[in-house]
Amino acid sequence: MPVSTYKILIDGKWISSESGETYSRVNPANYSEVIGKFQQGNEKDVNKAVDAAEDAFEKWREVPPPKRGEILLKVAQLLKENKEELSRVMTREMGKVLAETRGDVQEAIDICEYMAGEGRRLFGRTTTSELPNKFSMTVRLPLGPVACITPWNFPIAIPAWKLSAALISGNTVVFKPSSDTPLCAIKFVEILEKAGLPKGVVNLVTGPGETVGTRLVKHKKIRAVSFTGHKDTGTQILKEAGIGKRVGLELGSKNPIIVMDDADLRLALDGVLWGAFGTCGQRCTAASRVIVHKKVEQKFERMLVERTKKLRLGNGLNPKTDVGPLVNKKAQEKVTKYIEIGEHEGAKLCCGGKTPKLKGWFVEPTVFTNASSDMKIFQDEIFGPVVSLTEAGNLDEAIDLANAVEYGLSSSIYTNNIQNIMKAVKYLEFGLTYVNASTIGSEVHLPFGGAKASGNGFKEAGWTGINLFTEEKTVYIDYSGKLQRAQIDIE
Ligand code: UN1
Repeated sequence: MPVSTYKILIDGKWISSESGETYSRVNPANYSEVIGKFQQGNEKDVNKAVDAAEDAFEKWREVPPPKRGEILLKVAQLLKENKEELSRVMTREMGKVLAETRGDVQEAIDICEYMAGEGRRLFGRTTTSELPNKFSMTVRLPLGPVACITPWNFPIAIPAWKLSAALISGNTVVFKPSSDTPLCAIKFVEILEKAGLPKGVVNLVTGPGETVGTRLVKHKKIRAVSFTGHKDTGTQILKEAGIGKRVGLELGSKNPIIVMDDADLRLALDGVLWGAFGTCGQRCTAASRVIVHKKVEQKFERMLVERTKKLRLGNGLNPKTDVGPLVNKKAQEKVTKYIEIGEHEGAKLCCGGKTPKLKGWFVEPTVFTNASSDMKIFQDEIFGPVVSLTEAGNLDEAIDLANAVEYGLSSSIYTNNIQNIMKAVKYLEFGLTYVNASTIGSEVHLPFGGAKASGNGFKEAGWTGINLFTEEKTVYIDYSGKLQRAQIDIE
């Protein structure tokens, strides 16, 4: 099959990069299959894209929010019509199994519908004044051109979270997707165009983070950056963005599932398998630590190893596949290295750990036991199909272990005891806590985001999703007709 060359979108035109260069992306389940050639964007492309976004902002900010919402509803409609095709493109491009890529597109549909409704809310507040004949309120205003820098593990859902919130609020966007999933980004942007988004409101620049991402983050006209990805990149973005620019970060994590002695172990087992090996462990919300009550540890370990060994690795387009490949060679090397580290640190490798001789970047689902909190496999985000078990004597110890990492995105507890549940809700230092459910599975109408090193306080989705992208301006209207001084003329 001939390989297509794709372009970038600036001011409503699909064009080549100023660099004159392209790069190829291959299918991670079969690296002899080339997905396409993509533009190797550079600083000049970013400058043009930001200028286009700045120009388009003048008109877009004047469009009434419910009208902006109508376009998002149309986007949702088009995503529905193209769901199957988009899911297949996604599986070929980044590897996760078809059931999950369908879920990814569904999440994009859901958030577009939700944010369309936000067009009729965008709530500010009214309140009282300490002075007579004075009215006080807040109103939400857009910021201007914003940057959305997105990862490859949810290559349509996460761009949809960010772009729908930015757009409904009246901002214009420069979108820089992960270099591993440019085609999903292009397909999504084509849908935005088809839905009637005016030119320049969303501009897409593919290319490396070091050039495209850095230029965007440093650009003076960019008013906010929304980034999902690695903690080190997030830290660098915070430094580079400097003052005068909002930065919203969704970073990594090391998410625990606590399994108590009274838990329904079969339910917990399903949750651990789904949390640890769904998306081949490549989620910020993946379960990579299981903290098990000592009374049930041995039994649970046996159950987990038995089921893990049965998981089938393969191409995600094959309906028999349970676990797809890792996203690229670097990821495969990183995961393999962590498996070696785990063995070296003295954890017990119970199953998996090998890289099968296939033409894709696979690693077998891997289970370690006897992981202690000082080990790297307990502390570091591996982003692969590796889970480790740690024993705890009681709930307090389990919660301390769960919290003994720098991250804090998602957590889970399996128990039927209400005291255990409420304690976990109160003391687990994570942005999300699931009870009798795995660490993954957030819904778009609730806030999503992490505590500690998993983020910097801005939450995506839900009613919080617009906070990064709106200025909540405080307005005082004095209709007394005289000078009234707050804190002074209060008698
Ligand atoms: C991510 O892993 O980057 O709850 C996002 C979930 C998904 C979102 C995950 N809805 O796992």
